[in-house]
Amino acid sequence: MRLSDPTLSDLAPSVRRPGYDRAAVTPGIVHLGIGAFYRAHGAAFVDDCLARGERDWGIIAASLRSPETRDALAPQDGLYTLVLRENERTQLRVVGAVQEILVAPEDPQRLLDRLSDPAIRIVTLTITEKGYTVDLGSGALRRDHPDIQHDLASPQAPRSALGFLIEAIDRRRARGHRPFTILSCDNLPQNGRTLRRVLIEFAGLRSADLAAHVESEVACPSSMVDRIVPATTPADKAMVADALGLEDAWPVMGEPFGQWVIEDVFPSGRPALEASGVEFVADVQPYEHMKLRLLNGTHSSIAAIGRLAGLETVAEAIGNPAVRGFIERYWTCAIPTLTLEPARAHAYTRQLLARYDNTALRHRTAQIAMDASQKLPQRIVAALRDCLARALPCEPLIFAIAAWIRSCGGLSDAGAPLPLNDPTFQAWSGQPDQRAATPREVVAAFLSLTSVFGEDLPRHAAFVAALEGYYAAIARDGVLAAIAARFA
Ligand code: CS2
Repeated sequence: MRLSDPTLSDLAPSVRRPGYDRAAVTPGIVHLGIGAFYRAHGAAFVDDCLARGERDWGIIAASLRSPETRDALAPQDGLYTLVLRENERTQLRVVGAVQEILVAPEDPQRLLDRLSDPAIRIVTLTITEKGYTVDLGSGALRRDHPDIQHDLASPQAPRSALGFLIEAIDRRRARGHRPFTILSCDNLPQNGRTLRRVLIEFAGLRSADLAAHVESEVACPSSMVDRIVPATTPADKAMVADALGLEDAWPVMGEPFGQWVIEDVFPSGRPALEASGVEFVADVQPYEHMKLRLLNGTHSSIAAIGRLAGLETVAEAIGNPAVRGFIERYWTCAIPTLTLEPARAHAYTRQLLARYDNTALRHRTAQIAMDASQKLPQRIVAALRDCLARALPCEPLIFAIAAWIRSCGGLSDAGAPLPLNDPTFQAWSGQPDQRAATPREVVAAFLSLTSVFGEDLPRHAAFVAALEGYYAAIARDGVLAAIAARFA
C-alpha cells in the first residue's frame, strides 16, 4: 500500500502526520524547483503554519525540468515523509503542504496560470545557483544563456525561472493584480538582491516599462537557508516503508538542525513563519556570510579533498584527523571576514563539527561537488578576497581552491576516475589536460575563469604563487599528505 490521503490513517502511530484537514487548504505559494532540499526545509516550515490554522498558504510546486518528483508524489496526493536523523536518533513526519506538482516543460501554460492567480502571494525558489542565469563574478544576467535567448523570443512559453517569473508578473500587471513576493532559498550571496538585479535586467530586455514595474513593485527579500539534506538512497526508502507500514516512492532525509533567516519584506503578506522557528531580520547578510563561508565553504573544500582522497562522505572525511585539523584552520581564517561577533561564529563552527560528525546522514562528497564552479565564488573566493585585502592569513582557503582544481582533472589521487557533474564548467573549452600540463599551466588556465576568480585575483602575485605551490604539492604527494605537511 502506498502513502496517500486515504491511507494516512493507516500510518504507524509513531509517525507524525499533517494535523489539519488538507481538503480545506487553499494555495498561497508557488514553489519553483521542487527538489529534496525544499521538501526537507521550506515546505516543512509551511506545513507547521498550515497545522496552526493558516489555511490559505498551501503550496503549488513546480519542477522546471524533470518529471521525477511529480511522478513519485502525484500518486501519493503530494504527501511524502521527512526523516530527520542524528546518529542513532530518527524522527519521521509526513508533510502535507504540497498540494499539486507541475512539470513546467510539459505544460508551461499551466504554471503561468498558477503564477498569475492573485491568490498566489509568494513565489519561493530553490533552483540552484545555475538556475539564476547570472554571472556570479559580475552579478549580471547571462544574456547569452540559451534559455534566456529562448524566453526572450517566446515569452509565452518560457523555460527559465526568470522567464516564468517575468511573464507572470506582466500578466498580473495587465489584469491589475499585485505582484507576488519572490523569496530565493538558494545559497547565493544576497540571494534576493542578486535575483532582483537579473529580474530587472531581463524585464528590461522585454520592455523598459516592465523593468520599471519590477523595480518599483516586486519585493525579493533575501534569505539564508540551512539544513543538510543528503540524496535519498534505496536503503532509505526501504527503511521508511518499514517504519511507515506504507510505501513512499520518494521520502527525503535530513538532519534535525534547520535554520531559515529571512528579510521581512512581504508587501503581499506572508504566513506567520516565525511561529515555526523562522527568524525575520532587517539584514540577512551577516547570517548569510556566516553560513556560506563557514558551512558551505568547508563543505565544498571537504567535497574536493574527500573526492581526491577517496573519502566518500562528510562524516568519513571529517573523521580523518588531517582533514579535521585542516577544516578547523580554515574556520580560523574565515571567521575574521564575518561581521558577526566572533563568539557567535565560534559557537556555530562547534555546532558544525557535530553536524559533520553525524554518521546517520551519509552525505556524499560527490553530491556536494556538483556544480562546484557555481559555488566556489560565494563560498570560498569571496572570503579569500576579503582576507587578501586585509592581509589576513588564508592558506587553507587557497589550498581548498587548489584541491578543487585538481579534482576537476578527472582522476582521484589513487588514479580512480572522478566523474564531474558541473555543466557550466564542462562547457568551458579552456580546460587543461592535468596529466600533461605543468602546475603553472594548469593554474593559469583556471585563473582565466573570470566567473570564478574575477579580474583581480589572477593579478594577485602572492595568491597565484601560493595556488601553484599547493596545486603542485597535491599533484605530487596526494591531497592528504599535502595537508598533513602543511596544516597538521
Ligand atoms: C551543500 C549544501 O551540496 C552542497 O553544496 O554544501 O547543500 C548544504 O548541505 C546546505 O546548504 C546546508 O544548508
